[in-house]
Amino acid sequence: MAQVAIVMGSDSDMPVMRGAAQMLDQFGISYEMNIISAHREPEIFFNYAKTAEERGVKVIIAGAGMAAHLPGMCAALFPLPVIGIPMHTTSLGGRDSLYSIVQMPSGIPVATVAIGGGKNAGILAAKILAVSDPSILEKLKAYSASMQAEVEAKDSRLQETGWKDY
Ligand code: RP5
Repeated sequence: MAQVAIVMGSDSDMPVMRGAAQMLDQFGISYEMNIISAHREPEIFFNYAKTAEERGVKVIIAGAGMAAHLPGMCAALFPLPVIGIPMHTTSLGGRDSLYSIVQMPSGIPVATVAIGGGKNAGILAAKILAVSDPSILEKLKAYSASMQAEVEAKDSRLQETGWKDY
């Protein structure tokens, strides 16, 4: 049974969505992944989002681009948290996707990450699950510690070599 559902409107979203999956893999969190379009196959989408809770899903990560309905419609049909990932677009640089996802009307929130923020979406889903799962919380703390160690190592190298040879 998957704890997280990752869904994207098109396979063109995969380069971003794989970042979310990689983070869930890193934290040992189970997930399902689907390509489902809210506007190209509305009946299939409705069934997918409507049955997510009974499939055992606790968080949905939904990525979409342009007039990005998918995350908002997930939030309308699924009673637990939805994280939205706006895709970069060639015409409007992803602002179209960002505004479509972040500007949800009152009552139907979508936790929106940055344009192309697949990795952060995976981490945020892990943080939501960590509220009731101490083992995920410990993995998140270890991940934070490893990031700190990486920055410290970079600074040590800078202090040793100087900026000219960095
Ligand atoms: C959205 O339209 C998808 O999420 C994708 O980001 C965008 C373009 O889709 P394709 O034309 O690449 O299939 O539904």
